[in-house]
This record gives sequence, C-alpha cells and structure tokens, in this order.
Amino acid sequence: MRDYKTSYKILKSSLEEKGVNVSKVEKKLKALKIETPSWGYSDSGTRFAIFKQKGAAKNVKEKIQDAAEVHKVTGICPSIALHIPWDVTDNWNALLEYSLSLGIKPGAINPNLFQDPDYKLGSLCNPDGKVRKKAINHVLECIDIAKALKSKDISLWLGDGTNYPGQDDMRERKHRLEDSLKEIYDNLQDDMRILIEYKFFEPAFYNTEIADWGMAYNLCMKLGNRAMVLVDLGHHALGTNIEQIVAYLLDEGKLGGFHFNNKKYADDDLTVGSINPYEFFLIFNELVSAEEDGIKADIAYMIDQCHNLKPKIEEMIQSVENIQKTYAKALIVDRKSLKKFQQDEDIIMAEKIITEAFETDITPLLFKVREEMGVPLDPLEFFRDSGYLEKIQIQR
Ligand code: PSV
Ligand code: MN
Repeated sequence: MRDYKTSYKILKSSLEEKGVNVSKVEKKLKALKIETPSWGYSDSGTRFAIFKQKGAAKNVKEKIQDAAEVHKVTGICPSIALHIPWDVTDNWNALLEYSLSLGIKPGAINPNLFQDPDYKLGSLCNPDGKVRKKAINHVLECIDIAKALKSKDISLWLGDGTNYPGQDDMRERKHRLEDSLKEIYDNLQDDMRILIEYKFFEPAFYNTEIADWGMAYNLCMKLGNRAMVLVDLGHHALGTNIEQIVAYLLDEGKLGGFHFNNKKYADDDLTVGSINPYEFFLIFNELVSAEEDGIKADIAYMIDQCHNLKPKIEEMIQSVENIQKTYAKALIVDRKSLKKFQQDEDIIMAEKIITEAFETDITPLLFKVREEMGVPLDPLEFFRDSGYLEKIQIQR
C-alpha cells in the first residue's frame, strides 16, 4: 500500500487552515455516484470505420459484467445506462437479477430514435404521423422496460432536424415535437423522470429540433416537473460557457443530469477532463456552490463516451477517476473567502481562490477516501494487474 499518510496530513491541515471541512469533503466524495454507459463497453467507431477491440462486450450481459468491474475497482459506479434496442433482451426480470447479482443496477433507459431507416426525416417530429406514432411507441416501450428494471430515468435525445432550408416547416416540427412529448410524458410512471438532452447539430446540419438548453428547458417547462434538462458536455458550440448554463438550470430547478465527456471540436466524446480540465472543474464548482447554498437537486451523473482508440474498460476507469478528482477539487474551494472577495470587488483574489483549488494536488485525500471505501488506491493500476482484460479476451 502506498504511503500517503504524511502527505495527507499536510494537505488536511493546509485545507483546514483555509476553513475547509475535510471530513465533510470526504463524506461527499464517498457519496458520489457515476453511471457508466453500456455502449461504452462495446465496439464503436467513427463515421468512417469501426475499430474492433479484442474482448469488447458483445451483448448486454457482457456490458453489465464490464460495468460491474468498473464499479468494483472504483466503488462509485453502481449503475449502468442502457440503450434500446442495442441492449434488448427477452427477459428483463432475469436481466435485472443478473445485474444485481454482479452488484450494479440498471440506470437510465435511452430510447434510440436515430437509427431506424424510418427516422430519416425525423422521429418525434417526422412529417409522417405513422412514423411519429412508431417513435412514440418506442419510447413507451422504453418506459415499460424502465418499469421492469426499476429504473427511474428515461434519457431522451433526438437526432431530429433538417438538412436544407425549406425542407420542412420549423414551427410545425416544433408543434409535432411538443405533441409527441406530451403523449410520452403522460405515460411516465409517477416516480419517473424524462431527461431531455439537447445538441446543437448532428446528424442534422441545417436545423436541429432541440438545439440548445433553452429549447430543452422550454419543453421541460411545458411538460411538467418530472421533465428535466440533460447537459451533455459535447453538445455545445465552441466557446459556450457551459458552467453558466449549469448554474442557470440549477437555479431554476431544471437540471436533471449530465452526459460527461470532453471535446476539442464538436461531439467528440473524448475522455472527460482530457482536453479542458479547467472548464470541467468550473462546472463542478457551480454544482458544489449551488449545493452549499442549499439548492436541492437530483442530478444523474452519467458518462457518455465510447472509445475507439483507448481500451474501453480502462478508459472508463480513467474517466471516473477524472470526475472524482474534479469533484474533490471543487469541494475544497474556500467559499467563505470567495464570497468575501466578491463582495469586496477584489477580482484578483476571488479568481485566485478558484485557481488555487484547481491547482491543488488532491491525490492523498482521494487515497484516504478509497482506502476507507475498501477499493484500490489506484483503480486503473489495480485493474491492469487484475487480469480481467486478458480473461475476457480469451473467454469472449
Ligand atoms: C447523441 O450524440 C448522444 O449524446 C445521445 O446521448 C445518445 O444517446 C448517445 O450520444 C449515443 O451514443
Ligand atoms: Mn449524450
């Protein structure tokens, strides 16, 4: 076991000097839960090619096995998001039992409204009523699956949009979308939520039906309090201030979940925190700040990444570690001093408080938390030494 105790003591006392309640930080870190996506464990590709990986999960059971392994080594990933029909099985009760037997639960159910050839001109907004009905029925089927799996969130993203000016009537598409969503919302079980995900373009290149957080928010407001906005970090135009969107939605009580990933250009689905860790930290800073101010929010933290180059399970563990580290840094922001400097209009010192937390090496604190949780201090290293990957490469 690594000897981190001395550096932990030094870090703890320097944080306490700044008024940070370290045991509260540790408690919060232990309570963090991140959902990993089933589609992150199977073969995927770019729009040019699929690069297969030896041992990649080929069916939902294998995806659950891999997600359970990620949970085993990190201790904070107790659920797996499912995508329908990619993860369809003929016995949902048996799948639920299988999942629980491996120590994880099914999480958000993601309907797929973008792959069927019938959705070429849209799903819930399609000009053809028969196609809209088919799309609505698919989401209703997902609600039934969620019931069977005891999942509470339906996570909805549409590829709906048009490619050319004049292709369709934008206001009519908006009305179709609202009507379709209303029918779906009315069929949710009382304790279920629908998380509405926006994306500014792709696969449509001229207009996209739910292009930004404002449109998603407006739809949610029209639907009711069980409709919440989902922020996928890769779904904004370059330069968008995502942390402000997060702060705004938190304040309005309409932030329901995240799809964590990172991007350089558009929806790149790169490892969370790999390209712009400071932006990611500033997002968590808003989450923690709202929580400290007493804003209650039920936010599903989900990863949405599928990797073609990195080994999939290792990549997922790396992502989880990045999220945990970033959350820890946001938790140690000296908020009292920050408020004071903001009131004093001392911009230099206010910003310094933020960067100081971001630049702190938080590793000893993470080691302490992991040790107390009974998980490896270095999950990635542990996984590499465990032989799991070699085992599934032979078995699968
Ligand atoms: C769309 O780009 C998206 O972010 C949605 O969440 C989909 O469900 C997922 O990616 C599919 O990979
Ligand atoms: Mn997403």
